[in-house]
Amino acid sequence: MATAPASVRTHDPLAADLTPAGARIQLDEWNRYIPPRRPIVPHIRIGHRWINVLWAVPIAAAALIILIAVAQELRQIPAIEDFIRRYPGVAQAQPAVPGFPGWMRLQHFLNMFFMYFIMRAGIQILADHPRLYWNRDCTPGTEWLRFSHPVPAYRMWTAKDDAVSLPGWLGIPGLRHSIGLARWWHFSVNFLWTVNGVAFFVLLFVTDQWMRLVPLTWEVFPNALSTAIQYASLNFPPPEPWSRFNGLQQLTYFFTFFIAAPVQIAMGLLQGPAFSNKLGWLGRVLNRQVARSIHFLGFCWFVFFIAVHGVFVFITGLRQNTNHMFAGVESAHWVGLPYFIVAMAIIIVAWLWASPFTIKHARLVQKTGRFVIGGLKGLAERWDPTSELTEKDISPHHWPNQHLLPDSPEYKAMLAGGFADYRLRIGGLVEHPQEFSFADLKAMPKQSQITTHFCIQGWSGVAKWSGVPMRHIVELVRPTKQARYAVFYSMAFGDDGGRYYEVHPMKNLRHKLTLLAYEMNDEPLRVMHGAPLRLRCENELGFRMVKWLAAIEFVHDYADLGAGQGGYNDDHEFYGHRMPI
Ligand code: HEM
Ligand SMILES: Nc1nc2c(c(=O)[nH]1)N[C@H]1C(S)=C(S)[C@@H](COP(=O)(O)O)O[C@H]1N2
Ligand SMILES: [Mo]
Repeated sequence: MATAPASVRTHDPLAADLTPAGARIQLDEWNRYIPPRRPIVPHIRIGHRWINVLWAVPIAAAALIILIAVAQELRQIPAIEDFIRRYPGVAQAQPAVPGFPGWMRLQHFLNMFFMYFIMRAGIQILADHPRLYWNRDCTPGTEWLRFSHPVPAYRMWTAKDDAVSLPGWLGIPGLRHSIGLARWWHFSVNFLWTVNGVAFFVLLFVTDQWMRLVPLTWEVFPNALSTAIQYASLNFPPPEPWSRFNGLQQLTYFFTFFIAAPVQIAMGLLQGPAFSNKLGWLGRVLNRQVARSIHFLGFCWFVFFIAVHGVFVFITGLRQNTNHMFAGVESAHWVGLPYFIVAMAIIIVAWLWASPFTIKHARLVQKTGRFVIGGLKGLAERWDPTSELTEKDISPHHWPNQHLLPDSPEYKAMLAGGFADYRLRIGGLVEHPQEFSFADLKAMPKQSQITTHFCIQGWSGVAKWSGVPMRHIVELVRPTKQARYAVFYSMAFGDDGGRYYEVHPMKNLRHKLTLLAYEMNDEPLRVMHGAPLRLRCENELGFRMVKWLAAIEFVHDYADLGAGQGGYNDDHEFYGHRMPI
């Protein structure tokens, strides 16, 4: 092995095993360590039965045909025709707002543009743990929806084994376990989408445009029913000049903008440990899996909305609709269509470009994401998680992840000896470098906590963790004023070669729930969960909690360690470094 550069030689000797990582994804290497694995058509669980969701297609087709037949019969009834005459679709008491101003047309385009990337990145995130649950413990078999086969019972099945790949035109970037990059896309575009949404909200209310979107009369309900009957009977209401929406349209738009979008933002944020842990009972009721499932149902609503909305643009008067929304004019000519075509062309080009670009410039995507949203996301680290759970919340199952044990003769010998030879080395920028034996650690003050583990991939689990509070160790070794971070080195190597490590800011170390755990659920920590010692840091995602701890080094900076991103997954899988969400 080549000698480490001078800067690294001043680090703990284990730093010599940290490996650099490329700026792009090397497909052959990526596919070797996590070969492609296809998802299946989603299956939904009803009781003990698993049903293929494709059944929804014939059922929906049959329902649609019946609906049309019923609606057409209804329209033969004089009372119904009276009702439709009285409530033609547009509520008469609703004020008319003529014209779509330029800002609105631009924002409509941006919203559409952002939405596609958000949704594709979202599906990619989901593909990393293709199961949805209503319960926090994610026990295999208890999911209500899965995009993969049942978890095999005959072998150890890790969360990484469970990830599936997607075609590159669907997910961003499509590769199996590319969640790190998908999250940068999801979060950065979410940010732009939210800024666009807030600006839209403000502009809506400083102009009179809000009166078109907000129902201002109860008449909207009978009018919505009337519109629904008219559409269903395939005898559409006459086109409106778009100064007022019909009831169904207005309720749908209102729901999408004022309810679905905010709920989506809230359920997104609630999936991270920072918000979930902070919000007490709310975070427990809307726990990670509930938030994740609602977030997914929100996603389904947006897919449905976009599909139906898109179809209606075409079938209710393409010329008029594109004139209004893309050219902002009332005209008998095809003025808006060219704009519409250009807008769609931009979207298609960006769509096709996104995945190859992400693979080729993975580090750039990571850095851009960090630039756009990293600081804002990191802010949530300031939220002290305080939420602890009770014995009855402890999960019956806790997904294992990645390697199940460090693959070294030294580790196996140590394990065979009951860790009598184990030493935790603590050094770097400290006044008192120390080595602690397992017995030393166990003689220190012991703290227990029942907390939720949030893996980046999407699963969670509750366990009782016991061990030495990190702040106690900090007091013993006394970091110097220069120390800003601590590097946690593992005894294990990562999938891509090179030693597993994570860098934490001092604040995390002083947190009252940061623990060097040697027990899980009142039993000695099992090998696959990090025996003899693993980190617990409850305001971060799971990958930040190094298992099989070998050494802790206090440093001023981490740019010269590994690929300089602050951790193994940050280096090799383009994850973010501060991960409270
Ligand atoms: C500001 C708004 C949003 C925020 C803050 C947000 C946040 C999140 C977060 C934190 C995750 C989980 C990531 C992980 O654990 O690795 C996620 C996943 C996801 N998001 Fe969003 N999201 C937002 C908007 C949207 C929108 C508008 C859609 C679609 C219309 C969407 C679709 C998805 C999907 C499909 C997933 C994967 C779901 C899963 O794994 O359960 N998100 N989002
Ligand atoms: N050394 C080492 N530590 C690690 C990992 C790893 O692969 N190697 N995986 C991380 C990830 S991604 C998660 S989710 C948790 C999983 O902890 P568990 O196996 O106890 O569930 O450990 C983290 N610590
Ligand atoms: Mo993880």
